[in-house]
Amino acid sequence: MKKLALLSIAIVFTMCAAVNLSAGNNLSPGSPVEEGKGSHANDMGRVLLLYIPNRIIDATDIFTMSLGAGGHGAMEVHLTRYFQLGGWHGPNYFLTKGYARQYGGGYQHGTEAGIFCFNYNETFITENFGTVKEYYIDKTDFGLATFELPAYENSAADFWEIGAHVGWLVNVSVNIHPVEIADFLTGLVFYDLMGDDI
Ligand SMILES: [Ca+2]
Repeated sequence: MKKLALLSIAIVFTMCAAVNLSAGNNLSPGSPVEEGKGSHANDMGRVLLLYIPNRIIDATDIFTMSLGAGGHGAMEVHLTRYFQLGGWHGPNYFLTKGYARQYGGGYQHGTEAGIFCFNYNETFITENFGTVKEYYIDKTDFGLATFELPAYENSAADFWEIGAHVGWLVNVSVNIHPVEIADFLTGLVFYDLMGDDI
């Protein structure tokens, strides 16, 4: 318990320090500290100071979960959208700790069905709140799954996720995200793959 309290204090401290550092980086144009060694040292200090908090947040990004309710039925598993079995249909009000730091909720409706690398996907996400993104997936031909859709390109949804979505009236969706695992691992050696470090 004591260790947890100390860790919490350390995280809060480093976050406060980061806010100060970023305020320091917002100096007016022409400031002598804005360019050159001063700002470089600030950047290095920021990276080092936030190393542990960023790795903790990156680790929590790997797993996501949504809980929903509505006239919605779901029974599907997927190892990326290239290997999917099952589908869902109907309206769903949901709360989520979602992909790419989408925290909040919204209203989902539409239909998705897939068998192996072939799928049909018409998904509307609206009435979103928090950091949840509004999006629409319009793949209404039943054919080869594709990641070349705006919702995937804008990180609103993850084509490469591995997980399941099950339920009727009340439903749950759980996923792990290989790209977030890669971001966590590259973060250990100071490369922010997802560009999401604070
Ligand atoms: Ca990261």
